[in-house]
Amino acid sequence: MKRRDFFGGAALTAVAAASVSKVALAAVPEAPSADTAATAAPLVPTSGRPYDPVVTLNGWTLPWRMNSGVKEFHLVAEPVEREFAPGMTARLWGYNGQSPGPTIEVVEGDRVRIFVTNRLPEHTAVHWHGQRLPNGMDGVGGITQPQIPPGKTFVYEFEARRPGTFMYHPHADEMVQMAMGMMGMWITHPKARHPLIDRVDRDFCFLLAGYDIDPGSAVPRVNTMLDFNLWTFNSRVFPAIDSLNVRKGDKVRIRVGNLTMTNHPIHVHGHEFTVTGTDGGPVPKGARWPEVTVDVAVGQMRQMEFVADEEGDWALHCHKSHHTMNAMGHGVPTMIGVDHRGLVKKLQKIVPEYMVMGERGMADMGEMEMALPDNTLPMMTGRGPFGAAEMGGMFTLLKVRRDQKPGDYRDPGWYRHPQGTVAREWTGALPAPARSTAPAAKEQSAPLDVRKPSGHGGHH
Ligand SMILES: [Cu+2]
Repeated sequence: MKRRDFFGGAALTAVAAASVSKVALAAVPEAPSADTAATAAPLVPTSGRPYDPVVTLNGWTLPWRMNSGVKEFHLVAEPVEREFAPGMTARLWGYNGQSPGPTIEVVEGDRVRIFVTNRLPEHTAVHWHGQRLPNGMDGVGGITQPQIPPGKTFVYEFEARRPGTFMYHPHADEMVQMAMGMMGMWITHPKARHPLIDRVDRDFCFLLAGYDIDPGSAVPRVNTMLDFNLWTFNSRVFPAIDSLNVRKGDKVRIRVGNLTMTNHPIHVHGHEFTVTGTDGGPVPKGARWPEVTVDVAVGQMRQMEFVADEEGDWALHCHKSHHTMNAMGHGVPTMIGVDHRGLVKKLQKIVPEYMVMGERGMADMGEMEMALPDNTLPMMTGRGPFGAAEMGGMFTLLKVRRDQKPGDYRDPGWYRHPQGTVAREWTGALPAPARSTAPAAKEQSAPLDVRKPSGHGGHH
């Protein structure tokens, strides 16, 4: 597929110009394709109703064309290669060159026509999660429409009736197709000022996706139900998930959807937020409360909003600790406190590069340079200005800077902490440890009078 530079807006203008000819109007719109996992700049609308575009973390928005007042998109379901992080590329199924597929952005009241071409080896169908639409446009293969056979193009058409945060995914061979990465975000912007939808300075979105990819391989095991080993924001893992870069004082919205097989408590450091919307629509103001973690259950979308008024590099991550590490973190025996010393010399005679792991906890593994199979990421990785970050998976940073320019989404680098504001080693005197002199609880209480049930023939 041809690489098209649609990020600058120039290609988009060309699409609009091409649509003037009658031949082009009759034809299916072209399907732009992305060949990187880079975060694209927001796609400022050049046709249709105006709106404030979102930024898809390590993703992009699908350009469209207007055709007699209808917004036309073209999705191509196809095998893709997705770089999870430098050093590890997965062979997935996705849309338009990437997994997740591109974000679709429309405006409340838009008439939307979506062409879906199937280049997979099996049939598919696309469900528009959360939309109000005619039943026959709901995309449940076999129930509301025939499956889209390989090589065929189907067309969906409906009005985007409610503003909010939605997603799309197959409703055909779902277990396989979602495990292979088929999913995308859908944002419907309000058509005018909305009492429950505030304008924000930065609006980010991403999907939670889980994969089970054996170390050394590239294709997910599609039958896994629980034991996934790669937890991703938009099919990227730390340290390769882009940071969310904002200007101090910005009002920020983060929209998250979950298409994994478990829930993810998404936690933001340094700020409290409110959940302003779900895939059910905007949350009434009286029903909002402050949080620093929101659980995003399977099949749910959550919109968090806050004012980024604290400068720094703030962690933003799933709070399940197994979800902030990469493959190989599971099923390893706990070796804390086990003295390997005698054993290591013997083992090194047979395996000269044998190393002790986990004797003092597993933090050593964040520092170690272990030989790994090809196409495999370290379990705990990434470096910050103070050393190893010992993370992986669903972890990134919210970078708040006073001097970040409006509209500039570039990574400002590491935060420069003001003098005296970083936790540091205490080098003064330490008091001798004081032991409690209170009697132990056991000595205080009366001995327990244990009565065993009688009459059942047990030996007492
Ligand atoms: Cu999680």
